[in-house]
Amino acid sequence: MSAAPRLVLVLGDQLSDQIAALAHADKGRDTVVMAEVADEASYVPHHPKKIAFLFAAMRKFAARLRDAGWTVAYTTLDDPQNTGSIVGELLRRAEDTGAEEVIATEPGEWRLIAALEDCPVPVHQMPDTRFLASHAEFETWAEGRKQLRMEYFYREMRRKTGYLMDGDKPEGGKWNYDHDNRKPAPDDIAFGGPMQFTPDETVEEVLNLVEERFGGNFGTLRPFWFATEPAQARRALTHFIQNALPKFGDYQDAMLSENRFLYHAVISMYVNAGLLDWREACDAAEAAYRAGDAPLNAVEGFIRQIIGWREYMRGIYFHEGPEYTQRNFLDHDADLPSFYWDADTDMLCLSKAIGQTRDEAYAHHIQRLMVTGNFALLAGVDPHQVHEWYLAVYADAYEWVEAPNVIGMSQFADGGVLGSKPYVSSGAYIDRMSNHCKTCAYKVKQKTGEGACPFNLLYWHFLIRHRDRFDKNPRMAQMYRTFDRMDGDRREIVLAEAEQFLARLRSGARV
Ligand code: FAD
Ligand code: DLZ
Ligand code: SF4
Repeated sequence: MSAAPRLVLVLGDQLSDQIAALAHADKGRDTVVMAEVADEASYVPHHPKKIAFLFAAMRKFAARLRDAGWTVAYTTLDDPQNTGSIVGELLRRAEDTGAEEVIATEPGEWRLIAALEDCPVPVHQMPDTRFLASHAEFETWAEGRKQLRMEYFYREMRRKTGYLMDGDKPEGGKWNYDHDNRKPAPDDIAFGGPMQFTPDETVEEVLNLVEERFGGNFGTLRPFWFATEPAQARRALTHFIQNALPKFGDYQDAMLSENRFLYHAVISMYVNAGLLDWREACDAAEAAYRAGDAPLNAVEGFIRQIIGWREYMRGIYFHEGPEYTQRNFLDHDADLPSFYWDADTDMLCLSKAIGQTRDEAYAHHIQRLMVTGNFALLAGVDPHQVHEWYLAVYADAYEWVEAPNVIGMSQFADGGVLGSKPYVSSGAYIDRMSNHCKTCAYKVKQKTGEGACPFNLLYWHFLIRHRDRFDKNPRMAQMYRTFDRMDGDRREIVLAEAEQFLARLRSGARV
């Protein structure tokens, strides 16, 4: 007697041959379920490029599985029988096949984990083995620590993987070369940006569907240039390693009005969706270093982002639990300014970061942290609204990685689980790291009065309105001393002008 058939769920960001659910399945017995569903495509208004990327990559993954002999029940978004949700599709397919159980890989969002737990057909959620640190390993590391600092977690991951190790010592004698990675924006960039791919027939079909169904969402769909299959993602990685990695470290934090990608890899959407294994990226970077093709500061920085930050963020998300995205330590309650949805602002740094987010579903780390994130924090925006914006607009965004970056690192809404102080800065930081201020309608050197850079005003307003919380923080003492040394009238003017700016922002006036 043959064993009862089962369903094997593969989600849109689980497109790896080695994904746990497939590894535990049986080609001869089981049916793989993949589904483009309205619930997943609209729990936030995802950028059309993000939806198109996932649907195209899903369709190609399903085709490869079929070629490899799997039975795949694939539901397209426009299938008249589409139930609109992952659980609905599992129930429909269970009825079709007589399956009484489902094998799944744990999703990257608590929302979907809960939905699978409540599914009337039992779902076995297997650990997602695509990550370096399991939940248990992160918990063991976190246990008993007062502060969960990335740096110490990262060192364990270095030892575990052996990347850039010289015996039991870090290569070059230091664990972290971040100090060398803060060069201001160069005059020009010798890298033409990420490898771009012309849409094939499958991608074109998806683009038409997405245009019709999600054309009204924030974001430009065409030109669409993302990789949608592993071979392409690998080529994009090689292109980065050969042409950009050597300078990645130096200009990691820089921003330029005329260049959207600088020396960044632009691979996060591929790695997060399963098209590219993080190990391949780290192996290739280390090989470039060993061959003398890329310097240590660049390669250490790149590997740290992946086995350090990326793994640590995931650890934090699962450690902190499903309520994490509701946190609001600073009691911020302003609405997200409307210019986050149309880039229509005179603040050039923001219009550039948001404009390119609209066009590419991509912005690099410092744009996300020190421009859009910094402004939202300074302006006291409700962190949940900030979280939903980031989750919607970036092609690499899923809660497991987006929420700790936004709620924790960027908005300090978790009260300091990730960082010992909030990432806030005045315009001076943006001026140092970019060329935006040179042509901005606001004047970065101007602290008050007509045309003063809003970051300058809001920076002090933030510090003063949260003085009770941060006054005793040794890492912020210097900032408060600087404010206290200002002339009394000047302090009053700064705070009053900041209030006026915030009132204009609240009223919906163009700023
Ligand atoms: P590079 O700068 O070339 O870095 C290489 C790789 O390192 C990335 O591909 C990524 O996999 C990894 N990485 C770097 N920094 C981080 C980080 N802080 N957390 C996790 N991985 C990291 N990253 C996402 O993948 N999804 C998100 O939704 C996301 N939201 C963010 C929100 C905010 C407010 C901030 C400050 C950062 C966010 N990041 C997010 C992290 C980072 O900005 C992106 O991973 C990076 O910009 C992706 O571009 P890249 O591939 O060119 O990265
Ligand atoms: C983000 C996304 C979108 C837009 N659409 C789908 C979909 O139609 N089908 C699917 O299986 N997955 C989709 N995803 C990815 C899921 O939302 C993701 O698996 C969860 O958020 C967990 O990370
Ligand atoms: Fe941004 Fe201020 Fe510089 Fe304008 S002057 S680009 S608002 S930091």
